Amino acid sequence: MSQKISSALISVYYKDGLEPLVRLLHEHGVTLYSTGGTQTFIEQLNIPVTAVEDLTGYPSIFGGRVKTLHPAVFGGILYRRELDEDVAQARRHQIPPIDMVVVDLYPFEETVASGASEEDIIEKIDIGGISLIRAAAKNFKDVLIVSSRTQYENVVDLLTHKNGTTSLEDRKAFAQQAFAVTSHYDTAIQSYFAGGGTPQGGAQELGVSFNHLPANPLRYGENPHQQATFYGDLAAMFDKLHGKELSYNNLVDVDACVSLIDEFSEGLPTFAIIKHTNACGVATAATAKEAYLNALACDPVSAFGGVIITNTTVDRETAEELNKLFMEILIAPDYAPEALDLLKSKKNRILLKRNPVELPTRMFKTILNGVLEQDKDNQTETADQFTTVTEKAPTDSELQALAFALKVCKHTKSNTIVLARENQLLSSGVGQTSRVDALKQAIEKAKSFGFNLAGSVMASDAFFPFPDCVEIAHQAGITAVVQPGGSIRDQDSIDYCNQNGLAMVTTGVRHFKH
Ligand code: 93A
Repeated sequence: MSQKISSALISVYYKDGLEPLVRLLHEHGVTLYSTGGTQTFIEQLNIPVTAVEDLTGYPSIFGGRVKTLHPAVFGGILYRRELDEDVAQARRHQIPPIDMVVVDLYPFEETVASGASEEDIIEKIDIGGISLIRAAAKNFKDVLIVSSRTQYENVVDLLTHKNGTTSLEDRKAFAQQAFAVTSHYDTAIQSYFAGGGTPQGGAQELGVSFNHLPANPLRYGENPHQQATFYGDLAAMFDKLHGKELSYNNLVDVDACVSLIDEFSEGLPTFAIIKHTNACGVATAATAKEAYLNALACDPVSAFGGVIITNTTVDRETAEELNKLFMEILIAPDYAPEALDLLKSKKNRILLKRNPVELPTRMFKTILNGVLEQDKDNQTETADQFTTVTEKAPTDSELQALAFALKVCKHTKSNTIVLARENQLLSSGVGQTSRVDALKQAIEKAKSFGFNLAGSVMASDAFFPFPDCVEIAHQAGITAVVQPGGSIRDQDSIDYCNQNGLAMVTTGVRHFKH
């Protein structure tokens, strides 16, 4: 049910970013209650605010340890508006309703990371704030909970868009985030008491803080004995339309899917199927159904339990085909209503609708006693940027296949060789210690799924130091090759191609992925 907010309790540690929300609430005639420092901040904006002490009739005591912990506050949040008895009790005890709670907790993890004394750290265990969050989230039927300063902008957008009201669905979504915040907060405290710093101790030892990002505690990490958290705004990136919580490995695969499909953001419908971050099927076609079936044909064995992404709306015909496969996750920019109904029929399948969100351009990896940081590999060479180095130039169809193969190659673990034809991945050799092994694996795999490689093309993530790869490729029927070039022995491979009628193009850009 859509509900207007009449009153809000605001108690936040960091005040930055709060002003637009306070102003908006004031414009909508919302009565504001607040605690000491937050009250001073709001008063400085010339906006009327009632001290929480005036609500409780009690001062803040014990150095602020007890300031909001009072029945007038918690009653106003927790009483059930639809129960006559609760409403009557609230009236009897003169408890006004609190329809919205905004909290930014004491920065516990930050205090631990700063190397503060135990006394200071203990003082930063928020008791009142976390209780306010839990109470408001529990009563999401009537109350909107904003549980972190990272949510101010979202809530301003929501209230502006909906003229100061929220739906039950909105409030429940914020409640879910609230419990993610409280569970993360308590896990950090538990971890400190266990002597382990905080769960992000490693990052904080390195001076990295994720406090500005919403924390999503995960059930476990890559394996069940590993503790894990995802820092980021998943709700902004995806609408989860169906299925269970995303796991650590799911998130890693979803990331791989998104990076790959963004190579195909323009043009015809494309489907990609990912297993353990590598593509085991990619195809582009005139219709979504055809693209999916061609992607699946690449390796229907690996596709079982895979993560699938498309750049197009999933229609009913495609959903009927997808429904036959056991998959972990499907990601699409949209779904036709009948397609969604059908796909929801399997309980554990996760269905995500991807929203257009700008992604970071840098990436990090912890290694040794530090962190590696680099640009993402956001560069892809198109056919018009290829340099033909052989006597024979690729045909238009080969050129298209080479450009397609290179896109997939970029997103496959090194060393890799990708075999493709126009608009369809045929196979790949993945993560091998030698390029020759990668090629042999790719050839064998393609044949095992019934592909004839005559006239197909090959892409290599790095250059060929020896002519062995082009020799093996030629014997398998491959007719065109794309590779970065730059080996001192480039000419050996080029000579072999010239003698045997293969076309080769170079890009000048290596695409290792480790
Ligand atoms: O010490 S507390 O756990 N006791 C409380 O009753 C209480 N109520 C809110 N800390 C409490 N808070 C926290 O105070 C909030 O979570 C927020 O971080 C902070 C805001 O205080 P102020 O408005 O005085 O700056």
